[in-house]
Amino acid sequence: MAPVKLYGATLSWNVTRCVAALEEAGVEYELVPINFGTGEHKGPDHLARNPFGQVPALQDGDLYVFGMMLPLEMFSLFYPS
Ligand SMILES: N[C@@H](CCC(=O)N[C@@H](CS)C(=O)NCC(=O)O)C(=O)O
Repeated sequence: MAPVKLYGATLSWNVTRCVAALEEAGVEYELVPINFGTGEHKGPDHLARNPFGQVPALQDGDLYVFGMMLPLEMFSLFYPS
């Protein structure tokens, strides 16, 4: 199974807490950096992942989740192992 993709940077606390949860859950993931300096988070590619233009955004295949849809408890629902 392909690893889930977590878009953002660990400079962001909101991304870091997702990294911590993924690590804790033992979920294989790839951290894909988003460059705030160039406004990448407000570009069309990232807006397709998160219409609020924020990080984190998580992609698992065709599923995208972001913002308040990313409480830490979510990982135990989607990735029970
Ligand atoms: N409620 C959101 C907050 C996300 C958030 O504030 N992300 C910040 C980085 S820590 C961000 O993307 N800021 C850029 C912006 O709002 O334009 C969540 O829990 O994911």
